[in-house]
Amino acid sequence: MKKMFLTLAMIASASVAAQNFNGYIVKLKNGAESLPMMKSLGEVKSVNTSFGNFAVIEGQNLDNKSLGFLKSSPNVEYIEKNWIVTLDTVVHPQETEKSLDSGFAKQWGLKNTGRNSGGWFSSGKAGEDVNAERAWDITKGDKEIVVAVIDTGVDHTHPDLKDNMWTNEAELNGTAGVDDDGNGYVDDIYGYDFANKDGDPMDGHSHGTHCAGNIGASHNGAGVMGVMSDVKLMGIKFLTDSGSGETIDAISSIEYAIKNGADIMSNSWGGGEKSEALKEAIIAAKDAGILFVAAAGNSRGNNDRNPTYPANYQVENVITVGAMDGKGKKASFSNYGKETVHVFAPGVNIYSTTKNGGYQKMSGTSMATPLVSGVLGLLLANEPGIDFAQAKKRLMESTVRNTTLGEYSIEGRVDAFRMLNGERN
Ligand SMILES: [Ca+2]
Ligand SMILES: [Ca+2]
Ligand SMILES: [Ca+2]
Repeated sequence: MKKMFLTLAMIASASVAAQNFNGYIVKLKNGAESLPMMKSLGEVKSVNTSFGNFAVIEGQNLDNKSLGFLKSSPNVEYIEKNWIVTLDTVVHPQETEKSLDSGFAKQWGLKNTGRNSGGWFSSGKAGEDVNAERAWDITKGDKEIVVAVIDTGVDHTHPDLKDNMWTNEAELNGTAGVDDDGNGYVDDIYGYDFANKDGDPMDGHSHGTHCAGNIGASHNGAGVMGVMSDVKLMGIKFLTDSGSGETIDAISSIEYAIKNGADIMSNSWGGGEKSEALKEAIIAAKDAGILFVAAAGNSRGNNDRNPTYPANYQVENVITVGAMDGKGKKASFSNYGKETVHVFAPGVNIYSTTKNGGYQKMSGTSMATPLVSGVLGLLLANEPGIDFAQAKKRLMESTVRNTTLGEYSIEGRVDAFRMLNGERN
């Protein structure tokens, strides 16, 4: 079992290292929306955002002459590769379960009994969790809080998620094929699908649905429980059903979440090289007061030395999350960084919702990330009006610095109860 798991983890990290790209992102300036010269270089699509106009030239390679020609245009600010990014997860080789009884007993990330968090030949350690149950005595969330799950989409018909979905009422009660609320997106009832450019962010993969359940599966006596019982989950799909996507579509996803009122963005993906355009999108989210929670990555690496993106963008609203196991130790696959990984949270054998109404265990910094998004959501619910910088500070200063995680992150293990109580480490 362990051997199989490690093999899968290495495959996951190898796919990140492949670093391919699909064409180029051109940041335009002087109000330009396109350049006539681009048409001769490939298919061009325009992406106009609140933080600038971009053109994407599709295709794999431009020669230096063409790149130089573009760069020399007075209307071009910069050109960069449109990196392909992937999931930060390891899917366990098991069948999807249909769970009718309470799966909470399996959710060691929320409540670690020491018996529900071990491996086949070892036990876990009681209390090494995000301390959700005690936090729920203070708050279980609020429907005013919007958490955008930027991922492979969300199964918004899932019985454990449907009551906590963000819904665009004008589109829900509107006309198919018409942008009823005039937000620029047609039929975006539960979010948007930037992978397929349509209004239905249905998840054909399961990863985004798993993340969504960690944040906000209903406390309804069936299935699993999210960190938040009450929340609005905005489904934003830019990763395809095979689990990869383009940087330009991540940028559009962030733009959508800003425009439509997200409080927190949960990002369980990464890869490619540094993108100025993606960083600008994250800065625009910061300027809108939105927290950007990002997975540290699963390639066992030190992010201080080998930056991974978007985790390593040095923008004040970014919170980078590593994964810990049921003993409270760094998960073998998790990236780390004494200077660049802010906190750790449970990320091994995490039980949550999957597509088609199912439930499954998955591992990765992908799973630790939405748990932290949910914990932050509790704080925003309990202290309306708290700004992103204060929220980040409260999350970080209340962590538990157990012996090993302190070596691997700026802080330690996230603790929702301590955070809500205003405790400091
Ligand atoms: Ca719309
Ligand atoms: Ca419509
Ligand atoms: Ca439930």
